[in-house]
Amino acid sequence: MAEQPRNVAGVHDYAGPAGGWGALKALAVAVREQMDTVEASATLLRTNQPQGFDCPGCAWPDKNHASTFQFCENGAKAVTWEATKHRATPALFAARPVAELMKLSDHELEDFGRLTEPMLYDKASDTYQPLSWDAAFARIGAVLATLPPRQVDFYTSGRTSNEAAFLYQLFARMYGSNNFPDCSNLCHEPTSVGLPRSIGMGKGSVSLDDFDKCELIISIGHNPGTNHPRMMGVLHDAARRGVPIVVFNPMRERALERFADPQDPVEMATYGATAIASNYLQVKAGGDAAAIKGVMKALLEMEARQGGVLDHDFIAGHTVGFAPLQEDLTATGWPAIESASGLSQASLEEVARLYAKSGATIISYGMGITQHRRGTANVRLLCDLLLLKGNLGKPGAGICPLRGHSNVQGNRTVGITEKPSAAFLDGLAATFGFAPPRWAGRDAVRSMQAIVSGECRALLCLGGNLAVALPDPGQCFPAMASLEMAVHVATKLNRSHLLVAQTTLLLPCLGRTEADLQASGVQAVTVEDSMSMVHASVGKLPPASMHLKSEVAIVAGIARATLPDSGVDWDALSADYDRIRALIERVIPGFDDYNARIRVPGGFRLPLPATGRVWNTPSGKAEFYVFDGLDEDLQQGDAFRLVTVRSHDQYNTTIYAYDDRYRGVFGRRDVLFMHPDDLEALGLVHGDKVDVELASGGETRRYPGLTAIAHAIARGTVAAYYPEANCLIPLDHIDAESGTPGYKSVPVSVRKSAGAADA
Ligand SMILES: Nc1nc2c(c(=O)[nH]1)N[C@H]1C(S)=C(S)[C@@H](COP(=O)(O)OP(=O)(O)OC[C@H]3O[C@@H](n4cnc5c(=O)[nH]c(N)nc54)[C@H](O)[C@@H]3O)O[C@H]1N2
Ligand SMILES: Nc1nc2c(c(=O)[nH]1)N[C@H]1C(S)=C(S)[C@@H](COP(=O)(O)OP(=O)(O)OC[C@H]3O[C@@H](n4cnc5c(=O)[nH]c(N)nc54)[C@H](O)[C@@H]3O)O[C@H]1N2
Ligand SMILES: [Mo]
Repeated sequence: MAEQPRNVAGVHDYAGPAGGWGALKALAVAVREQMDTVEASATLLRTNQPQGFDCPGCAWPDKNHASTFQFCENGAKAVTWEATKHRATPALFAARPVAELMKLSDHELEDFGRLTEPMLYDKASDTYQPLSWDAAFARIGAVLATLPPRQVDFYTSGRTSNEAAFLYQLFARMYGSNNFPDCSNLCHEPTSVGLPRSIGMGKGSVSLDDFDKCELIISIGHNPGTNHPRMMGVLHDAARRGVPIVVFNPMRERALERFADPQDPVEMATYGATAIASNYLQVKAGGDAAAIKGVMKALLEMEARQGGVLDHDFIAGHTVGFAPLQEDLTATGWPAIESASGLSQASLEEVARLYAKSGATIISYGMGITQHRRGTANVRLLCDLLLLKGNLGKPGAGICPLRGHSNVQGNRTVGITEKPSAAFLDGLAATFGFAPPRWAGRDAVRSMQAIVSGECRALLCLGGNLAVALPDPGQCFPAMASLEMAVHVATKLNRSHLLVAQTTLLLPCLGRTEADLQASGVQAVTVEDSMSMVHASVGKLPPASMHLKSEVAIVAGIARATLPDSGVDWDALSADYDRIRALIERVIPGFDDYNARIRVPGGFRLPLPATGRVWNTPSGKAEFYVFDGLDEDLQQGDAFRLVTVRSHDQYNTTIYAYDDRYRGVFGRRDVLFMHPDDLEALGLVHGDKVDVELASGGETRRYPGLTAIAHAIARGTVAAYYPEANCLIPLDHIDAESGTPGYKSVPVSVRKSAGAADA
């Protein structure tokens, strides 16, 4: 391009590595804006320590041999955001009708601070007004008593503790519902569905120790510098050991290129950094299936040429379905692979060579794999690649799905699922003496569809921001108003709370950082991380308000008011969480000596059969899978594929601030990342205003007025921020196998908008 790109407000290259001093500076800003400095330093030092609380930031595990501190920039943002000094009091609500609040940004809503008292929406004044806890519980119980349980849905967002989640599902099932939409449905459901079919368990197989022993890491479709920053320490160490790290990502994410470890004194003192990716493959969005098939094809070709590449003993002894996979790969041509993946045959062959050489390989992945219309099939393809060389159930090898919310995996383990196993329901029946519902419940998208159709009449939310997290606000937002009741257990105000139903309650709860004092003393809760380690979390800060209750106490209060004759002593359970854990131990395998084992620092690991090469699949073997065709997404046609991603300054729908430092975007979120050649092909210049459109079912969805910026992104792929871009995605744009929305592959067209350029 001959022309110098024009200056665009708030958009410029970030020259530094990820991490380093930039991270420490950002941490200082987060502390200054939200907390008292003295309190903040003491609190941050307790993050992820054996006697401290589990960081609400992400589900990456803690090192046993704890370094002096175990938090990261974005963990610190999550902590300071929760432990903020700002308060959303009844006075604030009295002065602001809901209609006014609706006009504020997501950032402004949460920045009001912590909710302090239970509130009930009053239609006449269009405001939330305080009420007592007993009145709130009675009200909820009264409404639930009038509704058929099949018409009530119970959402969970994955920050909830094992204890609160177990009690919540017990209550909901005793009430008679199996409708458990949860954030997993929007996130790693393809993992929960795909992994059991391939390897007989729905969880990752690796531990932190495996990262110390691996010889190759393949990182696909995740951005750990922002979303799992503590993983960067592990990648940094591996890179320094000379372990090749292969990245598949349409965007060049800075942390996967270069990272300076804030915990490394030499790097910090010398402004040094470590190169992370040995091979950075900018795959097209949705081109991963083609890319992985290409790597496998190259592997088979190497095997045919020289032999000694595949693990034939493992394939013969531990798997089924190799022959059809081999046939499919032989029949798939390289030109098709190259065009579907956007990658060259040579670059994929190079990955195959690294993989062939490695004695132990880990594949880690995130939303770039799962949030597609064939997300489950993608996950299975990753297993195929591992199985070819027996990379399961051996040290230094395995599959590593990076979970989202800090306890999303634990929630699932203790029964938050719309499709419970018969064994689990039998356990509940035997322990509690009732007949749990056996029908298939609704997941997150189906719940919203049921709200739209009127089949769902009440929604209870244990955390989260469901209406904003789901695709299609145009459908979701108005539908929420048709509910007879909406109940939100939350720490902070968000937009879902403003989509008021006939009866709407806002119930403020304690966060992880706060001391949870019950009748028997200060309580610990437990959580399960991405590597199936279960451990205790104890908050120490004084609660944000004297009126707050723990999530456990709130669930118990609702249950007591709704089911007076359940035979469960809800109050006794919320008085002492050891009693809840004793019940979990009775119902769910793997929790033996639960109360004793969480008192050991670091906790314990749940059983993972595949790590011992026990395959709980129908065949009793690990199962190869044939991914039909090459195109990851079924829906095609339009010129571009839009991926919706998180900025560095957000936690899901929580927008901490407006910078995305590593991608060079500052003070704004209204941008569309594009390849320079794609800009040029459309006759656009960096900084032009564009409209993004999706045509579906006879209507056109439009996200107007974005500023198109030149970025290091794969050709044919464009990126915008979540949740704003959800306006483009139809509610039924899902992976049919898992129900998870295809947030990372939205077929769109881009055109210049009528407005002026953004220079
Ligand atoms: N600070 C912070 N931490 C978080 C969160 C947060 O919002 N903020 N959210 C938490 C939650 S709930 C989750 S689920 C995780 C999410 O963590 P990630 O899985 O890292 O999620 P995303 O930001 O959605 O980014 C996905 C990455 O996938 C890439 N990508 C997009 N499409 C494709 C594709 O088709 N193929 C490939 N190979 N890559 C693709 C994008 O370029 C981006 O780098 O993080 C958790 N941790
Ligand atoms: N376009 C697009 N959409 C997406 C995604 C994407 O990548 N692209 N990602 C999807 C993914 S992976 C996920 S997980 C979902 C996230 O969906 P959710 O989990 O529903 O959303 P969050 O934004 O994490 O929820 C934030 C709210 O949680 C409440 N909260 C915070 N801490 C606590 C607590 O300790 N207890 C309670 N009770 N409440 C608390 C606060 O009120 C806060 O406003 O979004 C999905 N939506
Ligand atoms: Mo997530």
